[in-house]
Amino acid sequence: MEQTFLMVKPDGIQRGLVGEIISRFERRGFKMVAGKLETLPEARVLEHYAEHAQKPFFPGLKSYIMSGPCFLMVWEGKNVVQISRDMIGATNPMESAPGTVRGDYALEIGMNVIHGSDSVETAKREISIHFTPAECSSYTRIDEVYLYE
Ligand code: DAT
Ligand code: MG
Repeated sequence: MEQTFLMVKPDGIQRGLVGEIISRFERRGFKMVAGKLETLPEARVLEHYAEHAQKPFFPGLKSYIMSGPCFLMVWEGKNVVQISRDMIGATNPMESAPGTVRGDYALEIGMNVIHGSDSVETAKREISIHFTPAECSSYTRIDEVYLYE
């Protein structure tokens, strides 16, 4: 089954949004298979955001993402990568649709509450940066019989 990497960023932790965000993905039918609260070490920030390392906003992004703990998760389910991106909303919260996480809880691109992998390949890469296989659980959710036909 497809997996994605989601991370509530430090603003989401400080604003008490972790439970609300987890609920959205749980209720949609996705399954959390790993989760941990952690302040990211610099090496992992550089690896995670390698594609942005040369961009002008990167120093600000790095200090923001390391400013406090994040909540890191692996989620599993049918088409979870794309559906999570849709549930998260556009990168700039000014353009995020109402009903999305960013469209409901954020105002600025530099504090947009949550990260989600942008493709299946990216998800694999990001999961392996932040989690060991032993940290990911394999289990059946009891309601899967009413989620998948
Ligand atoms: P996303 O998080 O939607 O995948 P991204 O991968 O393009 O967006 O960028 C990663 C993060 O970097 C994004 O969540 C917020 C920040 N960011 C992106 N573009 C930015 C910009 N022009 N100015 C400031 N921060 C930016
Ligand atoms: Mg991205």
